[in-house]
Amino acid sequence: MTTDTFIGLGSNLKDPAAQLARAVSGLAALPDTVLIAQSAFYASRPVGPQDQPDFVNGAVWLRTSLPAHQLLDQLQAIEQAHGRERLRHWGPRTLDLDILLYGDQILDDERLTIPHRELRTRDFALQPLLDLKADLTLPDGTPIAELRSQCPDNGLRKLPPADYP
Ligand code: A4P
Ligand code: MG
Repeated sequence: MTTDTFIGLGSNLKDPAAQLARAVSGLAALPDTVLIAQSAFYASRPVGPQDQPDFVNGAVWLRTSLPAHQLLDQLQAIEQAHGRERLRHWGPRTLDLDILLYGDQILDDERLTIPHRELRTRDFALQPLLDLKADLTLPDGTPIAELRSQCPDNGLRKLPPADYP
């Protein structure tokens, strides 16, 4: 059985767009997983501490037979391979990979909250999801497009393709 899952990517250190492009290659190479599509990349102001560089964000659509927790293990391995350090909550990072949606599953345990707990309020996560699938919904049926139209503005700017490899 496969599940369609949507992964949010973010970086604000060490050439963020290149970090994201490399992460997409890593995600496409995951076992038992197929990359269906990747969104454009967007620049945005940091949410949380303001004394850090702007972020670059994007999302990918994967079809996987990995269970959610095994997928998280794989994402964390990719983060580590990018030299990820956890210095500060919501602080700067070379690569952050979040499971935004995993099929229509709702999960909340010590390792995983799905849908991602901040998804509803983050334009830099919602807009890439809309790029991938305009009629995407939360498990409760709420359209992602509706959340996008209501969420705060983080100065989202679509990067031209030349800005990422
Ligand atoms: N975890 C729980 N649910 C999930 C999930 N759905 N996907 C747990 C992935 N991980 C999930 O994450 C801490 C723990 O969350 C993991 O060990 C996992 O078990 P972390 O990335 O190590 O720690 P963190 O940075 O303290 O928190 P978190 O939640 O990743 O931060 P966020 O919410 O991702 O926020 N501004 C802009 N413009 N763009 C950004 O991308 N990102 C952040 C980080 C802040 N401001 C930003 C951006
Ligand atoms: Mg994270």
